[in-house]
Amino acid sequence: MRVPLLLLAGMVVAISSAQSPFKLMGDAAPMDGGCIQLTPDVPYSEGLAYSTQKLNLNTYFEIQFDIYLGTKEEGADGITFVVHNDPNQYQAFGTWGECMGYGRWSKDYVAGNYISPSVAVEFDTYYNARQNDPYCDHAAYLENGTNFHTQYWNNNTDNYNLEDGKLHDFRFRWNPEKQLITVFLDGHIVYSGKKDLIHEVFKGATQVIWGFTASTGRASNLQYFCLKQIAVYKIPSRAVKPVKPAIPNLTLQTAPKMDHNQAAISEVTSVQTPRLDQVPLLR
Ligand SMILES: [Ca+2]
Ligand SMILES: [Ca+2]
Repeated sequence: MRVPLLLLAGMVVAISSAQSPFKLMGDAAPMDGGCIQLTPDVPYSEGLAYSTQKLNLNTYFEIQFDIYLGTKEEGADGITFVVHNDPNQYQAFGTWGECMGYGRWSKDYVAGNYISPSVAVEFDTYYNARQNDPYCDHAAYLENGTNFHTQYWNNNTDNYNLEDGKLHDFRFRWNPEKQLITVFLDGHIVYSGKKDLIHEVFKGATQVIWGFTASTGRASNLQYFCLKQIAVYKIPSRAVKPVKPAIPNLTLQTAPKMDHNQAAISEVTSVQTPRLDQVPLLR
């Protein structure tokens, strides 16, 4: 769905992805049409894309993308949208498979790779008991590199499916005055919650990195996103015209293939995490 933004806002201060291309890691790669692949439809893939333009949590912003989660209902694993201030900054990444390149195998297992401090929204297409997933595809709010969640959204549909070969309209809205996060998928509010992000999550930091992560495991799907609009406002006071969608002609090179461990997942402590940090960042 291509619904124009209608924001309560004042002055647009930063827009245009042309000013903020993405840094890609792992299997992330530019696609035709200005979209960015996160994972190809192959097992044990992981890809991340971070905007080079940080967000200021003191401003109201709304980010709108299309996300694509594949065509195979039995595929995996999903995409997360992440906002973070991990010490590794643009080289931060999480674990593969069910962790979607964002989190870690279990909330108590802190030895693996995960992105923290952070908040994220997952669009999860594969059931994993360890993460407390429902059997159907779902969206869920996550924090600090933990995929485990106790609440989720599935449109009250037990067979809710996101792997339908269609683009899904995703929006992430931050209202600093109300300290309110609102996340939309295809026009539905899939999460809404109050949080003092600056102090409760980011320890006083106001400039944060944002982007997408995704991975596959034994099962896979092509997964990608397409930027539609980014709007950042200083003064939330009145309605303004929506910003123009903008996507650059990315000239990024294809990211090198990651050296994934092809072994099946066994015990948490025996998992070899792919070394994304050994993959050079593309600029
Ligand atoms: Ca599904
Ligand atoms: Ca899952």
